[in-house]
Amino acid sequence: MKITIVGPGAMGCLLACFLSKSKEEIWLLDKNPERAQKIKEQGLKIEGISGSWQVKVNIAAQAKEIAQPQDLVIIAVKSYDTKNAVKDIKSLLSETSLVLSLQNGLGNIEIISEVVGQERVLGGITNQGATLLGPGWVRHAGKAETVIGRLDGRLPVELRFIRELFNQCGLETRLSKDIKSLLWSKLIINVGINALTALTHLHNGKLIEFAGTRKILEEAVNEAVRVAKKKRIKLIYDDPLSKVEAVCEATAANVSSMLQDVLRRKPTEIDFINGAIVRQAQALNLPTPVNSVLTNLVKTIEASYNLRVNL
Ligand code: KPL
Repeated sequence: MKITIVGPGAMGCLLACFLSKSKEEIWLLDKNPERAQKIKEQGLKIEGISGSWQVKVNIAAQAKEIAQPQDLVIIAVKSYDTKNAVKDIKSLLSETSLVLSLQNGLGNIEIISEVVGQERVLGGITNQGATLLGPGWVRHAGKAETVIGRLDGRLPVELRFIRELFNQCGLETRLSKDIKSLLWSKLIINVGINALTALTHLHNGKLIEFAGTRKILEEAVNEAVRVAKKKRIKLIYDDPLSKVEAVCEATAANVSSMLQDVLRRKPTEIDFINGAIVRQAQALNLPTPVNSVLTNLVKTIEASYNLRVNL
């Protein structure tokens, strides 16, 4: 199987490290040529809860360097880069290639489907905690399952093959027939954790240790759950709030992806997470004051990195 992972961020590098344990041909696509060259020379480095190892990886800065059609392309870029990433990989797709989104937030599957057609798209979630420490250097900070599925709910042989491959490489993975429910269930977790960690600069685990953040987390999650209910989306957890708290504990030492973005003064995925809840709620006439405040605060931070006050 030929697999290309698009995006050398924390998740892209983590996936490339694990999938490189297989005998399949794995490529990493990094649109930044200098960084791609560095990763080519140094390889990928992983440390943390699954041990430390280094691995050489095939890496390209442009799809044309990979040349051959890929069986699977995994999109691991930030949600705001999805559109460009999918346009870039068009030359890597044959009629049978599949494109798997392993990203946070709502809307990625729809963006990918517009470009490659819905029948080729796989959606997925992963609660793995990963922190990028440098180019191609990742800390594995929390182990959790990955779940993937198709939009039409079918579980064909290719999907089962991908599940086996991920599991053999040490990425605990299962399949789901209801990808929408899955994406919303992951969204609820990101709604509770990402913006709050980005605003407070706390590790995930600390959010539930302080009464203030615990309360805001609870309200943000409850608002999102009400939107999901009104849309008749069945969440995979009976008690979503307890699940978010459990993820805070399971990934206690993790720096959430949104906090990593803020610390690097980069754009965040706020519009695809809390912002998506606010937009969906507006269409349903539901109030989401807490998600609205979280969205506006994170957007203000994003827009004002060069105005930060230092004493
Ligand atoms: O998905 C995550 C993220 O940081 O984006 C969680 C699960 C919250 C782990 O940090």
